[in-house]
Amino acid sequence: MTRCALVIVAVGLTTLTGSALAESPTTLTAIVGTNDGFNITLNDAAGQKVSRILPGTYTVVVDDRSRIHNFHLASNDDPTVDFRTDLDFVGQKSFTVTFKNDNGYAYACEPHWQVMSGSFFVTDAPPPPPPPPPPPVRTLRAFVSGAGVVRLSSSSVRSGRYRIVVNDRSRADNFHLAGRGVNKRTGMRFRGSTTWRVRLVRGTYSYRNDRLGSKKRLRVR
Ligand SMILES: [Cu+2]
Repeated sequence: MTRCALVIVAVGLTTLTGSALAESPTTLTAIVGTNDGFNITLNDAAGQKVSRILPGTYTVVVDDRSRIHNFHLASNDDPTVDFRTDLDFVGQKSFTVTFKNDNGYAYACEPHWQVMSGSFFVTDAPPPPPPPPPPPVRTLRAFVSGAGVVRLSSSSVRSGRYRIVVNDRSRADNFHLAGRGVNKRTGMRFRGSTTWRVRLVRGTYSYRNDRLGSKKRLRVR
């Protein structure tokens, strides 16, 4: 009987500790009026500006550093949250509040709300995924020697977007790249450097000096 009671007490303690931990409010820190300046911040425990947080109970620790500024936090969506420090109060004050899902909240210094304010949104929705990175633009280099020999920096590449930097050293020859969606050439008389932007798709492209005619292959995989 005694042993049985002990076990029940132990289980009860464990449950209490567990739930107390789970419900301990997250702390947010507000700072207003450092050096009597027109500044106001509300940051999370990691020091990041609060812009989107999970619903739940939070303790907002307000560090009001100025007699000419105050901190007021309220919501048009949720009338249950509305707290402030007095204008002439200087020091720290903590407020424990529950932010509700899908509600917006705003904070401001009341006399100077036009220049000292901020807001955040409370939601349990997962954050939107970051936009996919743009596909990379790779570079290929093309050369035409003074004698008209053409070269390309690669003979086999992946499909995708390319910047082709052509360095044509000959006044009598050109560089000509042809294949699906691409038919580009430098002028025979042209000498110098030029850049083409092309999209290469799977298949075989050819390049040549049109005066000499012999083709070389660029494989796109
Ligand atoms: Cu102010």
